[in-house]
Amino acid sequence: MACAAVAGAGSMGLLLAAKLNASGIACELWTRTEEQAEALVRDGISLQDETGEELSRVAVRAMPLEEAATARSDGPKVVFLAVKQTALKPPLLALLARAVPTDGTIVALQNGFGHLEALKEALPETEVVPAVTTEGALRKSGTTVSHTGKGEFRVGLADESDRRSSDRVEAMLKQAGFTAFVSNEWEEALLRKLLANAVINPLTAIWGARNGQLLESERKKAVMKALFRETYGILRGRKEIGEEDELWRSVMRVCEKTAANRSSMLQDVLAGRETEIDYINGAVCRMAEEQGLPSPWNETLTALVKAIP
Ligand code: KPL
Repeated sequence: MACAAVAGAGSMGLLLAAKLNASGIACELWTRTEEQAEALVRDGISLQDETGEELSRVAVRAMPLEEAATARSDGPKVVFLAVKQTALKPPLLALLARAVPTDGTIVALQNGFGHLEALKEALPETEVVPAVTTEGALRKSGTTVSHTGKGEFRVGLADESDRRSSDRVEAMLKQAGFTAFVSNEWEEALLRKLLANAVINPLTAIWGARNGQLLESERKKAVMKALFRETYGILRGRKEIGEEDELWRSVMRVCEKTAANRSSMLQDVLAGRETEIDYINGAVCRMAEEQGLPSPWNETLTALVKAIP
């Protein structure tokens, strides 16, 4: 009987399912399509290092989310939610509500802001543990994932007075070989990640540039810096997230370390998919409004990304 599940078989979902199963934690993988589930059951997950060398091939119990949602009284108690914010809409939320037992815990791994509210509304009974990760993963096919960069998981608390579920999630992630810790500062970590995403994602999407190309021209860097400064001011008004100079250096380090990658937003644009702009720069605009601050850069970039054909 699986004690955990991963919902979403993109890069982070495949990485989590491979490493959890390889460490002996029985973990189901819930996919969007029947075809991907069949391929995963047949071939397992090929887990590769950053050079593309196969580290292991891991057998996995995979099924479409629809199947996981068909009345099971004994569903997995910990569900890592590794779908994009754009997927967190009524059809998927309704399936999740059926697939996750009411005494289960959802570990929400989304980028940006808005997902926790959407989950609370759709699954009011279910405990949601927020988590932020800086692990790097690249999905190469429906059954192959490359672990492109070692990061960490910060696991938040569903309830300030009760660490049990968060401790359990931390223990699972550690057993799977990740660096993970329960942290009261998960919101700061989420805001710092939002800052990097709000600067890198829309600009790479509009310019069709890989992450490293943002640093290759002084003009691009000047635009990046202006967007960074506006966003930093808005996020900082919400919470103390660190020194401006240090965070600017860290955004540039992300571009350097992921220089050859296409940001998730650029990948969405190239594939003709809906982007997460509303939950990233759109969320920054909403935070600015709450504080009575202007957000011309974030508003313009949100509109520009939405207007990409
Ligand atoms: O998280 C990312 C994304 O692409 O969404 C960054 C940090 C920009 C790395 O590509």
